[in-house]
Amino acid sequence: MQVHGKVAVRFMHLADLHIGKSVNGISMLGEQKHAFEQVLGYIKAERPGAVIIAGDVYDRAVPGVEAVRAFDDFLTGLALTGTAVLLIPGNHDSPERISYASRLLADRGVFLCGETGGAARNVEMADEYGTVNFCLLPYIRPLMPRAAEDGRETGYGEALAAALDMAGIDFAARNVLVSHQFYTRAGVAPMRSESEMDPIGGLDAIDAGLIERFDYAALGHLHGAQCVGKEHIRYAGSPVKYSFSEWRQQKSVTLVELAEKGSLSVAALPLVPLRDMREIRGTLESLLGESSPPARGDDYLRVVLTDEEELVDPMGKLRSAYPNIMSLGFDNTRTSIDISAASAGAEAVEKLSPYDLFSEFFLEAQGAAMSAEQSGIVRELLEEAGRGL
Ligand SMILES: [Mn+2]
Repeated sequence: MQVHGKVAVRFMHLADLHIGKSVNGISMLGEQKHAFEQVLGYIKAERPGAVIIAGDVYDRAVPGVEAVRAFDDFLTGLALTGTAVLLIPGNHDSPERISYASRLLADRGVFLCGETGGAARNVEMADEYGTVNFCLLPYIRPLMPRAAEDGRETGYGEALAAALDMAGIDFAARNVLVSHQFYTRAGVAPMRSESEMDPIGGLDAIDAGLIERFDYAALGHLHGAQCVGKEHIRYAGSPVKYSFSEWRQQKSVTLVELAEKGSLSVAALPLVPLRDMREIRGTLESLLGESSPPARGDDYLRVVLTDEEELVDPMGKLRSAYPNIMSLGFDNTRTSIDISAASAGAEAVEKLSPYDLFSEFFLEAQGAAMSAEQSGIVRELLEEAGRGL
Protein backbone atom coordinates (compact mmCIF):
# COMPACT_ATOMS: atom_id res chain seq x y z
CA MET A 1 0.00 0.00 0.00
CA GLN A 2 1.31 3.48 -0.85
CA VAL A 3 1.49 5.92 2.03
CA HIS A 4 2.99 9.34 1.26
CA GLY A 5 4.49 7.69 -1.81
CA LYS A 6 6.28 5.10 0.34
CA VAL A 7 5.72 1.43 1.08
CA ALA A 8 4.82 0.84 4.74
CA VAL A 9 5.07 -2.39 6.71
CA ARG A 10 1.70 -4.11 7.04
CA PHE A 11 0.98 -7.28 8.93
CA MET A 12 -1.91 -9.45 10.03
CA HIS A 13 -2.30 -10.29 13.72
CA LEU A 14 -3.96 -13.52 14.84
CA ALA A 15 -3.92 -15.40 18.14
CA ASP A 16 -5.54 -18.19 20.14
CA LEU A 17 -6.36 -20.52 17.26
CA HIS A 18 -6.80 -23.44 19.69
CA ILE A 19 -6.83 -25.87 16.77
CA GLY A 20 -8.53 -29.12 17.74
CA LYS A 21 -10.65 -27.58 20.50
CA SER A 22 -14.03 -29.08 21.29
CA VAL A 23 -16.83 -27.09 22.89
CA ASN A 24 -19.39 -29.09 24.88
CA GLY A 25 -18.11 -32.23 23.16
CA ILE A 26 -18.47 -30.80 19.64
CA SER A 27 -15.29 -30.42 17.56
CA MET A 28 -14.63 -26.91 16.29
CA LEU A 29 -12.29 -28.10 13.49
CA GLY A 30 -14.82 -27.32 10.75
CA GLU A 31 -15.24 -23.79 12.12
CA GLN A 32 -11.48 -23.39 12.45
CA LYS A 33 -10.80 -24.44 8.85
CA HIS A 34 -13.55 -22.09 7.69
CA ALA A 35 -11.94 -19.22 9.62
CA PHE A 36 -8.50 -20.03 8.13
CA GLU A 37 -9.96 -19.93 4.60
CA GLN A 38 -11.27 -16.44 5.32
CA VAL A 39 -7.88 -15.37 6.72
CA LEU A 40 -6.16 -16.65 3.56
CA GLY A 41 -8.72 -14.71 1.49
CA TYR A 42 -7.90 -11.52 3.41
CA ILE A 43 -4.18 -12.12 2.94
CA LYS A 44 -4.54 -12.56 -0.81
CA ALA A 45 -6.57 -9.33 -0.96
CA GLU A 46 -4.44 -7.23 1.43
CA ARG A 47 -0.96 -8.70 0.72
CA PRO A 48 0.54 -8.07 4.20
CA GLY A 49 4.29 -8.62 4.57
CA ALA A 50 3.84 -10.84 7.63
CA VAL A 51 1.27 -12.82 9.57
CA ILE A 52 1.66 -12.97 13.35
CA ILE A 53 0.26 -15.89 15.33
CA ALA A 54 0.55 -14.83 18.97
CA GLY A 55 0.27 -18.16 20.74
CA ASP A 56 -2.15 -20.96 21.54
CA VAL A 57 -1.81 -22.50 18.10
CA TYR A 58 -3.23 -25.75 19.41
CA ASP A 59 -5.62 -26.42 22.26
CA ARG A 60 -3.33 -29.02 23.81
CA ALA A 61 0.42 -29.55 24.19
CA VAL A 62 0.02 -32.86 22.32
CA PRO A 63 -2.49 -32.08 19.58
CA GLY A 64 -4.50 -34.73 17.74
CA VAL A 65 -3.77 -35.85 14.19
CA GLU A 66 -6.64 -33.86 12.66
CA ALA A 67 -5.50 -30.71 14.44
CA VAL A 68 -1.92 -31.12 13.20
CA ARG A 69 -3.20 -31.65 9.64
CA ALA A 70 -5.38 -28.54 9.83
CA PHE A 71 -2.45 -26.41 11.00
CA ASP A 72 -0.14 -27.92 8.36
CA ASP A 73 -2.66 -26.93 5.68
CA PHE A 74 -3.04 -23.42 7.11
CA LEU A 75 0.71 -22.85 7.47
CA THR A 76 1.36 -24.14 3.95
CA GLY A 77 -1.39 -21.88 2.62
CA LEU A 78 0.15 -18.89 4.40
CA ALA A 79 3.67 -19.62 3.11
CA LEU A 80 2.38 -20.03 -0.45
CA THR A 81 0.97 -16.48 -0.41
CA GLY A 82 4.56 -15.28 0.07
CA THR A 83 3.87 -13.66 3.44
CA ALA A 84 6.30 -14.21 6.34
CA VAL A 85 4.92 -16.07 9.36
CA LEU A 86 5.94 -15.04 12.89
CA LEU A 87 4.74 -17.47 15.52
CA ILE A 88 5.17 -17.96 19.26
CA PRO A 89 3.76 -20.70 21.51
CA GLY A 90 1.07 -19.85 24.06
CA ASN A 91 0.33 -21.43 27.43
CA HIS A 92 -1.57 -24.26 25.73
CA ASP A 93 1.30 -25.16 23.38
CA SER A 94 4.42 -27.22 23.83
CA PRO A 95 7.29 -24.91 22.76
CA GLU A 96 9.41 -27.90 21.69
CA ARG A 97 6.72 -29.40 19.47
CA ILE A 98 5.71 -26.02 18.03
CA SER A 99 9.29 -25.30 16.95
CA TYR A 100 9.70 -28.59 15.07
CA ALA A 101 11.74 -28.01 11.87
CA SER A 102 11.95 -24.30 12.72
CA ARG A 103 15.56 -23.94 11.46
CA LEU A 104 14.57 -25.32 8.06
CA LEU A 105 11.37 -23.29 7.89
CA ALA A 106 13.13 -20.01 8.70
CA ASP A 107 14.62 -20.15 5.19
CA ARG A 108 11.04 -20.09 3.86
CA GLY A 109 10.15 -17.04 5.94
CA VAL A 110 8.32 -19.10 8.56
CA PHE A 111 9.64 -18.19 12.03
CA LEU A 112 8.46 -20.64 14.68
CA CYS A 113 9.88 -19.17 17.87
CA GLY A 114 9.49 -21.96 20.38
CA GLU A 115 12.35 -23.34 22.39
CA THR A 116 14.33 -20.27 23.44
CA GLY A 117 14.69 -20.87 27.18
CA GLY A 118 12.53 -17.85 27.95
CA ALA A 119 14.51 -15.45 25.75
CA ALA A 120 13.04 -13.25 23.04
CA ARG A 121 14.09 -13.48 19.41
CA ASN A 122 14.22 -10.57 16.98
CA VAL A 123 13.18 -10.76 13.32
CA GLU A 124 13.69 -7.68 11.16
CA MET A 125 11.67 -6.54 8.19
CA ALA A 126 12.41 -3.54 6.01
CA ASP A 127 10.16 -1.00 4.33
CA GLU A 128 10.90 2.37 2.82
CA TYR A 129 10.91 4.01 6.26
CA GLY A 130 13.71 1.72 7.49
CA THR A 131 13.57 -1.48 9.48
CA VAL A 132 10.86 -2.83 11.76
CA ASN A 133 11.99 -5.21 14.49
CA PHE A 134 9.57 -7.96 15.50
CA CYS A 135 10.44 -9.13 19.00
CA LEU A 136 9.05 -12.66 19.44
CA LEU A 137 8.66 -13.64 23.09
CA PRO A 138 7.40 -17.17 23.80
CA TYR A 139 4.94 -17.57 26.70
CA ILE A 140 6.66 -17.13 30.07
CA ARG A 141 5.52 -20.07 32.17
CA PRO A 142 4.55 -19.76 35.84
CA LEU A 143 7.64 -21.76 36.88
CA MET A 144 9.99 -19.73 34.74
CA PRO A 145 10.28 -16.62 36.90
CA ARG A 146 13.40 -17.60 38.84
CA ALA A 147 14.41 -16.69 42.34
CA ALA A 148 16.40 -13.48 42.31
CA GLU A 149 19.92 -13.32 43.77
CA ASP A 150 18.63 -12.09 47.13
CA GLY A 151 16.40 -15.17 47.32
CA ARG A 152 13.20 -13.27 46.61
CA GLU A 153 10.82 -14.87 44.12
CA THR A 154 10.57 -12.78 40.98
CA GLY A 155 7.20 -12.33 39.36
CA TYR A 156 5.97 -12.32 35.78
CA GLY A 157 6.69 -8.63 35.39
CA GLU A 158 10.35 -9.03 36.40
CA ALA A 159 10.78 -12.05 34.12
CA LEU A 160 9.30 -10.10 31.23
CA ALA A 161 11.45 -7.03 31.90
CA ALA A 162 14.56 -9.25 32.03
CA ALA A 163 13.69 -10.94 28.72
CA LEU A 164 13.08 -7.57 27.03
CA ASP A 165 16.31 -6.22 28.51
CA MET A 166 18.27 -9.13 27.07
CA ALA A 167 16.64 -8.63 23.67
CA GLY A 168 18.57 -5.34 23.38
CA ILE A 169 15.83 -3.39 21.64
CA ASP A 170 16.54 -0.01 20.06
CA PHE A 171 13.41 1.97 20.84
CA ALA A 172 14.44 4.78 18.54
CA ALA A 173 13.55 2.43 15.69
CA ARG A 174 10.14 0.80 15.14
CA ASN A 175 9.40 -2.30 17.20
CA VAL A 176 6.57 -4.81 17.35
CA LEU A 177 6.25 -7.13 20.33
CA VAL A 178 4.66 -10.57 19.89
CA SER A 179 3.68 -11.97 23.30
CA HIS A 180 1.20 -14.33 24.93
CA GLN A 181 0.58 -13.16 28.50
CA PHE A 182 -2.16 -11.57 30.58
CA TYR A 183 -1.47 -7.83 30.33
CA THR A 184 -3.58 -5.45 32.37
CA ARG A 185 -3.75 -1.74 33.07
CA ALA A 186 -5.07 -0.05 36.19
CA GLY A 187 -8.55 1.30 35.52
CA VAL A 188 -9.17 -0.91 32.48
CA ALA A 189 -11.32 -4.01 33.13
CA PRO A 190 -10.22 -6.80 30.79
CA MET A 191 -12.93 -8.62 28.82
CA ARG A 192 -12.47 -12.23 29.94
CA SER A 193 -13.92 -15.36 28.33
CA GLU A 194 -14.69 -18.68 29.99
CA SER A 195 -12.68 -20.54 27.34
CA GLU A 196 -9.42 -18.93 28.50
CA MET A 197 -9.32 -21.30 31.50
CA ASP A 198 -7.10 -19.18 33.66
CA PRO A 199 -5.77 -21.58 36.31
CA ILE A 200 -4.21 -19.11 38.73
CA GLY A 201 -6.82 -16.41 39.00
CA GLY A 202 -5.03 -13.33 37.72
CA LEU A 203 -1.72 -13.82 39.56
CA ASP A 204 -0.11 -13.93 36.12
CA ALA A 205 -1.17 -10.35 35.31
CA ILE A 206 1.58 -8.10 33.95
CA ASP A 207 1.37 -4.31 33.88
CA ALA A 208 0.93 -3.22 30.25
CA GLY A 209 3.10 -0.20 31.06
CA LEU A 210 6.11 -2.50 30.67
CA ILE A 211 5.43 -2.92 26.93
CA GLU A 212 4.11 0.53 26.15
CA ARG A 213 7.27 1.63 24.33
CA PHE A 214 6.66 -0.83 21.51
CA ASP A 215 5.05 0.69 18.44
CA TYR A 216 2.58 -2.20 18.46
CA ALA A 217 2.12 -5.16 20.81
CA ALA A 218 0.53 -8.16 19.03
CA LEU A 219 -0.88 -10.09 21.95
CA GLY A 220 -2.46 -13.46 22.52
CA HIS A 221 -4.20 -14.99 25.58
CA LEU A 222 -7.53 -13.17 25.95
CA HIS A 223 -10.13 -14.57 23.55
CA GLY A 224 -12.09 -11.37 22.97
CA ALA A 225 -10.45 -8.85 20.60
CA GLN A 226 -9.54 -5.82 22.70
CA CYS A 227 -6.97 -3.15 23.39
CA VAL A 228 -5.34 -2.82 26.81
CA GLY A 229 -6.11 0.85 27.39
CA LYS A 230 -4.23 2.01 24.30
CA GLU A 231 -4.81 1.24 20.64
CA HIS A 232 -1.29 -0.08 20.05
CA ILE A 233 -1.47 -2.77 22.77
CA ARG A 234 -3.96 -5.25 21.40
CA TYR A 235 -5.32 -8.77 21.77
CA ALA A 236 -6.48 -10.14 18.41
CA GLY A 237 -8.85 -12.60 20.11
CA SER A 238 -9.65 -16.12 18.97
CA PRO A 239 -10.91 -16.57 15.38
CA VAL A 240 -13.79 -18.76 16.57
CA LYS A 241 -16.15 -18.47 19.58
CA TYR A 242 -15.06 -21.04 22.16
CA SER A 243 -17.59 -20.43 24.96
CA PHE A 244 -21.02 -18.91 25.43
CA SER A 245 -19.43 -16.04 27.31
CA GLU A 246 -18.22 -14.95 23.84
CA TRP A 247 -21.58 -15.17 22.09
CA ARG A 248 -21.95 -11.42 21.59
CA GLN A 249 -18.37 -10.97 20.31
CA GLN A 250 -17.59 -10.32 16.65
CA LYS A 251 -14.54 -12.47 15.85
CA SER A 252 -11.94 -10.93 13.58
CA VAL A 253 -8.33 -10.79 12.46
CA THR A 254 -6.40 -7.57 12.94
CA LEU A 255 -4.65 -5.77 10.09
CA VAL A 256 -1.93 -3.35 11.19
CA GLU A 257 0.05 -0.83 9.20
CA LEU A 258 3.17 0.95 10.45
CA ALA A 259 4.47 3.85 8.40
CA GLU A 260 6.99 6.29 9.89
CA LYS A 261 7.66 6.02 13.65
CA GLY A 262 4.52 7.06 15.52
CA SER A 263 2.15 6.30 12.66
CA LEU A 264 -0.17 3.34 13.23
CA SER A 265 -3.38 2.14 11.67
CA VAL A 266 -5.36 -0.82 13.01
CA ALA A 267 -8.38 -2.49 11.40
CA ALA A 268 -10.44 -5.49 12.51
CA LEU A 269 -11.47 -7.69 9.56
CA PRO A 270 -14.57 -9.72 10.50
CA LEU A 271 -14.69 -13.51 10.46
CA VAL A 272 -18.05 -15.13 9.74
CA PRO A 273 -18.75 -18.57 11.30
CA LEU A 274 -20.39 -21.51 9.52
CA ARG A 275 -22.63 -21.93 12.53
CA ASP A 276 -22.82 -19.11 15.02
CA MET A 277 -22.71 -19.63 18.78
CA ARG A 278 -25.55 -17.71 20.38
CA GLU A 279 -28.16 -17.65 23.10
CA ILE A 280 -31.91 -17.65 22.58
CA ARG A 281 -34.56 -17.37 25.26
CA GLY A 282 -38.32 -17.71 25.53
CA THR A 283 -41.00 -20.24 26.38
CA LEU A 284 -40.70 -23.71 24.88
CA GLU A 285 -43.82 -23.07 22.84
CA SER A 286 -42.59 -19.80 21.42
CA LEU A 287 -39.20 -21.28 20.48
CA LEU A 288 -40.77 -24.28 18.76
CA GLY A 289 -43.68 -22.43 17.20
CA GLU A 290 -42.03 -19.28 15.81
CA SER A 291 -41.28 -20.65 12.37
CA SER A 292 -40.45 -24.07 11.08
CA PRO A 293 -37.64 -24.66 10.54
CA PRO A 294 -36.39 -21.80 12.74
CA ALA A 295 -33.96 -19.30 11.21
CA ARG A 296 -30.36 -20.51 11.65
CA GLY A 297 -31.69 -23.34 13.80
CA ASP A 298 -28.48 -25.32 13.30
CA ASP A 299 -26.37 -22.73 15.16
CA TYR A 300 -24.65 -23.75 18.40
CA LEU A 301 -27.19 -22.63 20.93
CA ARG A 302 -27.65 -22.01 24.58
CA VAL A 303 -31.39 -22.08 25.14
CA VAL A 304 -32.85 -20.36 28.18
CA LEU A 305 -36.45 -21.38 28.83
CA THR A 306 -38.68 -18.94 30.67
CA ASP A 307 -41.61 -21.33 31.21
CA GLU A 308 -43.10 -21.24 34.71
CA GLU A 309 -44.70 -24.70 34.58
CA GLU A 310 -43.00 -28.12 34.56
CA LEU A 311 -42.00 -29.31 31.09
CA VAL A 312 -41.74 -32.86 29.79
CA ASP A 313 -38.46 -33.58 27.99
CA PRO A 314 -37.74 -30.01 26.85
CA MET A 315 -34.25 -30.99 25.60
CA GLY A 316 -35.67 -33.71 23.32
CA LYS A 317 -38.28 -31.33 21.91
CA LEU A 318 -35.80 -28.52 21.35
CA ARG A 319 -33.32 -30.83 19.67
CA SER A 320 -35.76 -31.62 16.88
CA ALA A 321 -35.81 -27.94 15.88
CA TYR A 322 -32.30 -27.02 17.05
CA PRO A 323 -30.04 -30.02 16.38
CA ASN A 324 -26.84 -28.37 17.72
CA ILE A 325 -28.20 -27.16 21.04
CA MET A 326 -25.26 -27.20 23.48
CA SER A 327 -26.76 -26.06 26.73
CA LEU A 328 -30.17 -25.68 28.35
CA GLY A 329 -31.04 -23.37 31.17
CA PHE A 330 -34.15 -22.06 32.92
CA ASP A 331 -34.88 -18.53 33.93
CA ASN A 332 -38.17 -18.18 35.77
CA THR A 333 -39.43 -17.28 39.20
CA ARG A 334 -39.05 -20.87 40.45
CA THR A 335 -35.45 -21.38 39.58
CA SER A 336 -32.65 -19.62 37.86
CA ILE A 337 -30.46 -22.69 37.67
CA ASP A 338 -28.45 -22.98 34.48
CA ILE A 339 -27.26 -26.26 33.08
CA SER A 340 -23.84 -24.78 32.46
CA ALA A 341 -23.05 -24.87 36.15
CA ALA A 342 -19.36 -24.53 35.33
CA SER A 343 -19.96 -20.80 35.07
CA ALA A 344 -20.98 -20.65 38.73
CA GLY A 345 -18.07 -19.80 41.00
CA ALA A 346 -17.30 -21.73 44.17
CA GLU A 347 -18.93 -18.96 46.18
CA ALA A 348 -22.19 -19.33 44.27
CA VAL A 349 -22.14 -23.10 44.78
CA GLU A 350 -21.67 -22.67 48.54
CA LYS A 351 -24.81 -20.56 48.69
CA LEU A 352 -26.96 -23.25 47.05
CA SER A 353 -28.97 -25.64 49.22
CA PRO A 354 -28.30 -29.39 48.86
CA TYR A 355 -31.62 -29.65 47.01
CA ASP A 356 -30.65 -26.93 44.50
CA LEU A 357 -27.23 -28.50 43.98
CA PHE A 358 -28.83 -31.86 43.25
CA SER A 359 -31.38 -30.26 40.89
CA GLU A 360 -28.53 -28.68 39.01
CA PHE A 361 -26.65 -31.97 38.83
CA PHE A 362 -29.80 -33.76 37.64
CA LEU A 363 -30.41 -31.14 34.98
CA GLU A 364 -26.85 -31.42 33.75
CA ALA A 365 -26.85 -35.22 33.72
CA GLN A 366 -30.33 -35.68 32.25
CA GLY A 367 -30.79 -32.57 30.14
CA ALA A 368 -34.16 -31.98 31.81
CA ALA A 369 -35.42 -30.78 35.16
CA MET A 370 -36.73 -33.29 37.70
CA SER A 371 -40.42 -34.14 37.52
CA ALA A 372 -42.64 -33.20 40.47
CA GLU A 373 -42.52 -36.83 41.65
CA GLN A 374 -38.72 -37.02 41.38
CA SER A 375 -38.26 -33.76 43.19
CA GLY A 376 -40.58 -35.01 45.95
CA ILE A 377 -38.45 -38.12 46.42
CA VAL A 378 -35.25 -36.07 46.59
CA ARG A 379 -36.74 -33.69 49.17
CA GLU A 380 -37.84 -36.66 51.30
CA LEU A 381 -34.40 -38.26 51.10
CA LEU A 382 -32.68 -35.01 52.02
CA GLU A 383 -34.99 -34.58 54.98
CA GLU A 384 -34.24 -38.09 56.15
CA ALA A 385 -30.52 -37.50 55.75
CA GLY A 386 -30.85 -34.25 57.68
CA ARG A 387 -32.60 -36.00 60.61
CA GLY A 388 -29.82 -38.56 60.73
CA LEU A 389 -27.21 -35.91 61.43
MN1 LIG B 1 -5.89 -19.09 24.53
